[in-house]
Amino acid sequence: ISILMLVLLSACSGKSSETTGEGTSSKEGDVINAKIGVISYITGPGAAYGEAITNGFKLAQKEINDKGEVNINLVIEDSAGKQEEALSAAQKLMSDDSIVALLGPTLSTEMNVVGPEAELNGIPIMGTSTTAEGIPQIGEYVFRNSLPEALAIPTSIKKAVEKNSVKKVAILYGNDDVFTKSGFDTMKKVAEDMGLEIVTIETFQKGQSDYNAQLTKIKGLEPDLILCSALYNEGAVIMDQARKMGVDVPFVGGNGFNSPQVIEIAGKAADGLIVATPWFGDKENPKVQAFNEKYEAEYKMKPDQFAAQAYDALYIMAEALKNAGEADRDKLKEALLEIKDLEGILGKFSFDKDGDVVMDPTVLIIKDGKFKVFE
Ligand code: 1QQ
Repeated sequence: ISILMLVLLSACSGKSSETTGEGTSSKEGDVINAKIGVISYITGPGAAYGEAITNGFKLAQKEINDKGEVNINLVIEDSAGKQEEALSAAQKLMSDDSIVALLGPTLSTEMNVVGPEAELNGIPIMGTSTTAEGIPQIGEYVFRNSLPEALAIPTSIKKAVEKNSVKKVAILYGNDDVFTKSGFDTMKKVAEDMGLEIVTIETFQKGQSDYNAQLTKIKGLEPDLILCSALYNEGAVIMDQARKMGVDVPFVGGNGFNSPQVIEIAGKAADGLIVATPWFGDKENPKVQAFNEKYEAEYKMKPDQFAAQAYDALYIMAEALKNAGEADRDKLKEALLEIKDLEGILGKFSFDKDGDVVMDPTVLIIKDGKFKVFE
């Protein structure tokens, strides 16, 4: 009976988590052992974000652990891109006292509920892909190393306008997601500040598959440029349907479009998409090239921005752990704030006083099915 009970209990205990690396949070000899919880979007329609992110973490983990100063053990939980699942994953991880910090969750929508809980529990949390306004301001323990939309979008819109003599823009955004709404706020403000005429503002919801009504209206108003705040799934379908209707003006997209999935899903229809990102994989920087090679060898695909940000994030954690001298939540939080000019594959990294990031993005455009520098 007892064996049967055990089998039943383990079958009922919900989603399993993945653990990689050895040891718990402690210091043995000169090595700092640290257990870090990861909350990632690894199943569902946006799973390619979480897949790239967890790959980036695992690659950095291997390199860091090989160096022998810090030994990181990652406990990875899936949130499926949902607030409730992200929150319960976070609660499970936080209740383990041997976990010193959290990485993730993937979406700002998720961070909006997980961040305050981490703050309450006094555990450092760092988003590697959360770009909405106000994330690090949730509290002292909340950080991110991802370039905020408020910095990326003005750069991409300015470049698009300069290159295409734009006067009229249409805006299309998801109104049920923290990140897509925040991106919209920035797009609207930038367009107004630049004196562009906003011909219409259209909305959609997650999982929507038919954008005929919105696109027909936009087409009739003949904008020179479409500003679109979406995650890759909805974004790619919107571009595909727009091109099929004969809407061939360029699009400016936010961070959600910085995934090769856009090209995978939309094919040729993705041409003309303009984005800003701190990551450009074809850079002739030896650190970037070494990362590309190692990533491709390990995962049989090219890394994207999300993999790169995750990779750098784990190095930031490792550096802060070294400086903290032990795997302690409060000491780690202080040490994170002290990170200065840490050289990563995205350039030199420092947090500002809020635990937010300041970086210069590169503007890219998709041409012939490839992201290229937009010059
Ligand atoms: C956010 C984002 C998404 C595109 C992450 C995958 O930037 O939710 O903030």
